Amino acid sequence: MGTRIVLLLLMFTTAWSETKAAGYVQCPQGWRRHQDTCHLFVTNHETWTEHMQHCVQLGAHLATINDEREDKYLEAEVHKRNASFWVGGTNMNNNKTWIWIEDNSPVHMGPCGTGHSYCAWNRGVPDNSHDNEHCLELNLRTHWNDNYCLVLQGAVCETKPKPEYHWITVG
Ligand SMILES: [Ca+2]
Ligand SMILES: [Ca+2]
Repeated sequence: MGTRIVLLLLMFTTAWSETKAAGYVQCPQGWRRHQDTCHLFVTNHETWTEHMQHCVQLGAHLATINDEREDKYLEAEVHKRNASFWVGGTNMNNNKTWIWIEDNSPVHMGPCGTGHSYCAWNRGVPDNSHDNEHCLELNLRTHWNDNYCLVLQGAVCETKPKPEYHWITVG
């Protein structure tokens, strides 16, 4: 009788702990949590492609800007750092269709603020200046801008928070 009650109590405690733990997620060390996403501002000055590869090596990807909240957050972070940063949009493959490198989904080309997908292209861009701008940067002054992919600057990597489990020993 006494043993059975203790066992039930242990089972209840375990179930409760696991339910609670399931809601806990965390970003890798040094990354910043924003809503359901982790971002890393990489300050090494490299080309868009180099950053793209380094994000993948970290189990991440160059940032996809999914909505206005993420965009405003990243814009504020860019201003804090007083520099422009590469993010994950490009049309370097065929020089036409802009995609997010995370999943090859299309970048909304505007008019921004319409349709299901988000965008915040600055007025008049992408302008493909000198027929040579195929990568998306968060420009310190003009925000979304297509720029020359070999420009050396920082970048924003992105990944999902990972569940954090607290194992408890029973018995
Ligand atoms: Ca995102
Ligand atoms: Ca441009």
